[in-house]
Amino acid sequence: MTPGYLPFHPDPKAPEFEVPAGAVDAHCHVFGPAGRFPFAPERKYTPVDAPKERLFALRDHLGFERNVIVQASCHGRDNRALVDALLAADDRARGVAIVDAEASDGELADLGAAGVRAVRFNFLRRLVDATPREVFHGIAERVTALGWHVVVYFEAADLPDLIPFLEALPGTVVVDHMGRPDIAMGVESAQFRTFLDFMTDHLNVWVKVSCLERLTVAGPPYDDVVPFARTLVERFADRVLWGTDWPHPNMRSHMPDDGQLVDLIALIAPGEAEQRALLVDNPTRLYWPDVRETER
Ligand code: 0GY
Repeated sequence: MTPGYLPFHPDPKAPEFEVPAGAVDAHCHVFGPAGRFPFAPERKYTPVDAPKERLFALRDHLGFERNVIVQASCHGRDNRALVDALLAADDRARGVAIVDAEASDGELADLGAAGVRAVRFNFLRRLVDATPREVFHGIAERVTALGWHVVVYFEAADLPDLIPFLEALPGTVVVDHMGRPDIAMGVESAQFRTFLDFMTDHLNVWVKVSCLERLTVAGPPYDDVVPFARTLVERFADRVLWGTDWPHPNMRSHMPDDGQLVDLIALIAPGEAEQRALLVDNPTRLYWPDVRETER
């Protein structure tokens, strides 16, 4: 572990908020173990090992049924830890991979067989070196032909510049962590309004109402971020996803209690129908389309 980065919470509380049956944690990671799945040489940080067994135990502890495991920058384009977790999950996990333009059709087919359903394009300069946008477009064309979608991670300040790129992406586009608004600007800010307008204008764009612990200025219990998440759920109920972001890589200020994050869902999505859409129907539609509504 790089000094300064915190390990995940060793003993999260049992949530008071009871998630509905069939709930999906739609943003979490597995890291390492480094002895078996080494981190990428080009990584910008080294996290603690966060093996699949711990993720599955957390899933059960919090009351979730399924996970969407997202490849993070510290593993780069080496998706082996992700695939290992997907294959061990007994169809209860899907994956979001990082691939480059050199990935062969066979590699993509193998990832798909393991449960990968999306690729992630990361624009955060502190996490990755820039990839030319035409490379991303080429990858997007190939994976959407397989029925996958694209997940994008960017900072709100970069959205205006990225809009033409995002508009040219085919298929469904999922935005990580609410588009990373600057919380200090407030929920009424022009910056957040740009993101709301972008969502309004593009019905293919979905958003994860996640990472309150990373976006907060005030710290726990993240009251300053709740209005952002609430607004998104209220306005785009059928295009929102929720995730823990376990094991919270790169957190330096504090480490959240995942049980407490689950309790915040009651504030983000107070209505039962909203909760079901956020936690069950939306992620299942996107990642397990074969599971019919009656079976969820
Ligand atoms: C997250 C957030 C972060 C890290 C990554 O790929 C990554 O390394 O996504 C971050 O540092 O904001 O989703 O885990």
